[in-house]
Amino acid sequence: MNAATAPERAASPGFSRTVIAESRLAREKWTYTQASQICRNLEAGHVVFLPTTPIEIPAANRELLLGWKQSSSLYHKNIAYRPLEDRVTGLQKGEARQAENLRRILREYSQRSVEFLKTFLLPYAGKWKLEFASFRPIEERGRTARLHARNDLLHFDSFPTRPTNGARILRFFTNINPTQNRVWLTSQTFEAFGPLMVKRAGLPSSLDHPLLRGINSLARALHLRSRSPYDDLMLRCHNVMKEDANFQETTPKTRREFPPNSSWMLFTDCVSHAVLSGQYALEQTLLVPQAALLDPQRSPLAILESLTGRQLTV
Ligand SMILES: O=C(O)CCC(=O)C(=O)O
Ligand SMILES: [Fe+2]
Repeated sequence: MNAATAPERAASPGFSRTVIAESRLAREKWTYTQASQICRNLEAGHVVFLPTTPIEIPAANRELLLGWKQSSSLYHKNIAYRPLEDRVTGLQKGEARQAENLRRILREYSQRSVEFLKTFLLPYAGKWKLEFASFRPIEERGRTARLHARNDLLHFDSFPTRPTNGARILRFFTNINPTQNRVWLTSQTFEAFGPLMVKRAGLPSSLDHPLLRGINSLARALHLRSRSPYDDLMLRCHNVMKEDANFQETTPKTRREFPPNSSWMLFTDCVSHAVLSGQYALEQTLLVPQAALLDPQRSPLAILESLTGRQLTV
């Protein structure tokens, strides 16, 4: 991994920059200090870019993925792989024939990504929770979805059905398209934008509702999982941002192009991002708990807790 890491260019405070990391696989040379530097850059809201992916994708696998026929369904979702269950979801009728091959390919991508990240992001290794991986075979340009599910609008990630209770969403992408870049926009980081957003959108009334607080503490006492106020707030930010056409239009943006055979990673809960175009990508998500962070005070949870003066996890 011979990590000559260098900022591509300076960015104004509050905006993400690209940190380029050379990933020539000399793992034994990769030190804890270098890994920590990458983790701190990620936590600060920067995008870590690997011009050549460290994940080997055998030619036969690539061929199968690139031959994936785009579904005609307007609301077709990405195909997900659940590593803990070794199961693929989101397949359409007619795609089931290839399900077994796809499961094998996504399992390999998931395992190789985790193997790589265990060294590359050494301070987090073993502390994260493995989330889903995904295959993104649909052309993003002109893709249709309901407003809150649109990924061509700037947003911070917050999964409506998979609350993290304060853990961070780390995503590792690889562009497997042989010719076409994957094109993103990014805008302000959560550190800069979160406080403004919360002020503007107001706090969800659920934060203050005594009944809900009562239910949450009862659920806690019974060791039941309940959705945390943190997740409510993050989802609210996500939605309000996508609903605000004026913001989408006028906020300063950086265009990012991820070429074929490159990988990149970021905390998508603190980098506002949108995908404009590109087809065929693989992705692995990891949830990094607060306790593993090197600068936890920069996390969306810490920012929101200091803003609201409340504990927001359950
Ligand atoms: O597919 C991509 O390139 C990113 C889309 C996105 O924003 C997401 O999956 O949350
Ligand atoms: Fe996203």
